[in-house]
Amino acid sequence: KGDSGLSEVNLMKKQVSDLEGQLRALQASFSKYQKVAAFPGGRIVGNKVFVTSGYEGTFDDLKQKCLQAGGQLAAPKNAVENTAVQQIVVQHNKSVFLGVTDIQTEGKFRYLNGDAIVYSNWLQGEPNNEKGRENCVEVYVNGKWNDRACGEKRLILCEF
Ligand code: 291
Ligand code: CA
Repeated sequence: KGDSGLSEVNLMKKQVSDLEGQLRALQASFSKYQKVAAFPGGRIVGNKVFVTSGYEGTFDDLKQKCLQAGGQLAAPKNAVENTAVQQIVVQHNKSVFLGVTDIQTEGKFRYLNGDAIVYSNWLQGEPNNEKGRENCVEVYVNGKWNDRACGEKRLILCEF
């Protein structure tokens, strides 16, 4: 029949409008939980959430804890993300270790997935691999990066 096509269109219109309502509700709920996830000291930058638990430990320890939580050590990939990391360092007045090392090849800094870094914010004179022992990267309160011994203890900062 000519009619059955029309009612099928009307049924789909209703389904689309129902989905639009459900999507709006989901967006509102997601927006709320993003804020929950970032409270009290986290930072949301685009799709990334930076969050610390306040825990301090060595690089291996911090890396494992972020992975265990379903995230990874923070690795800012642009100036906006680095500023978000810096704000958390300032809040706690404690440096963090990034998910960036030159463990694989001295002097070649990489993310933990092995990719070469696309952004850095080294303090002048860094990285200097002081005493040949610095393969990890800490962020100072001024947002600048310094390579540092991975066995030092720093504030945990994960990204999700
Ligand atoms: C100096 C600079 C840095 C270096 C740091 C560590 C300190 O900054 O040479 O490039 O990473 O020393 O070597 O390590 C210890 N154990 O003191 C000093 C600023 C705090
Ligand atoms: Ca250094």
